[in-house]
Amino acid sequence: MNKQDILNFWKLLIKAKRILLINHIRMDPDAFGSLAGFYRILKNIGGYTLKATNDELPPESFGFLNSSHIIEPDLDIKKFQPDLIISFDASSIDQLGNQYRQYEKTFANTEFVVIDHHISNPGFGKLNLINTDASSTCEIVWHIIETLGLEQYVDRQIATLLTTGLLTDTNIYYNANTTGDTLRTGAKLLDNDADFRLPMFEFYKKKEFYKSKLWGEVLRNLEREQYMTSPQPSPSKREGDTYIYWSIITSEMFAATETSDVDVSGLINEFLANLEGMEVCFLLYPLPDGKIKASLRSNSFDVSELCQSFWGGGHKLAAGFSVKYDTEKEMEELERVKEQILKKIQQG
Ligand SMILES: [Mn+2]
Repeated sequence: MNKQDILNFWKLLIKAKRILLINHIRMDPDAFGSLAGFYRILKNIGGYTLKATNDELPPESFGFLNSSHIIEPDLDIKKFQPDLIISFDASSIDQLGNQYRQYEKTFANTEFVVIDHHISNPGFGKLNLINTDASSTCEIVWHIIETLGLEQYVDRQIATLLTTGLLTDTNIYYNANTTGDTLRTGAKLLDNDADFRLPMFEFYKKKEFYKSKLWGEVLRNLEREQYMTSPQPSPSKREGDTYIYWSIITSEMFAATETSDVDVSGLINEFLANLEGMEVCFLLYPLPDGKIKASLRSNSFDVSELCQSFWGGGHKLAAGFSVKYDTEKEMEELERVKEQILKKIQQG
């Protein structure tokens, strides 16, 4: 993405009257924040008919951003007749889900701009604003706003939406994708009145009562064994032994703590992944549809390859899979999957 691409985008924005904004399926806070932030910028500029869509509404946990109502999952895109479509944070056209597949023709006949930061993005737009060095799509959206001199249209809500993507895609400026530009963008958003503590609290700091009870169970059952192959040096240099850590959740534990599989998120990223000497960690738990879910993280070991052998997938350092199991013998089945994972890890 160079300056000319952004100026070409501006030319399209000047011509456009009816703009459709879309983001990737199973939207995350970056996909939502970048779309909703840009939607509100266009609204503040004025003169547009704006619509935003996705196959699903945003998760309830995004409600504090007061923008979920923007997304219309059942929008008839053909009927809307957009003259410009903008895609946010989607790494490929498949990521636009049914709202793309159903209206493929409309997409093909409309100006189509892709804003994204994923390295795997093939550039599926007619105009592509892709920067794989950016931490997040929200960081790119800020760069576009600055390049076009649109800061005057940024209000507290927009600055907070964009901060949300920055914070969540970098794990609060912790992941290796955090750059000087990321931090400078965060600072400028704060200067523009962003409520940066709000997304930080909502997505990271806040702990719920029932979830905490589940965490208690998981931590009580935490186990480890020494990792036999010597791993790559870790992000925080360390010496000494490295380990595989795991914990198992049963249906009984979910029932006793009045939680379910949706309450598991956070446990692995915020706790298991940060255990000392962690080379691989994983969590096993039953899903309501009669499957066992395995969620894995690693320091350097390729867990995506491991998960592919169970018909799952993901990234090198974060992946998962789910397998059917006999619900009558839940504990044996969980143990069996655990043994299979441990064996694969130790075999390298
Ligand atoms: Mn992103």
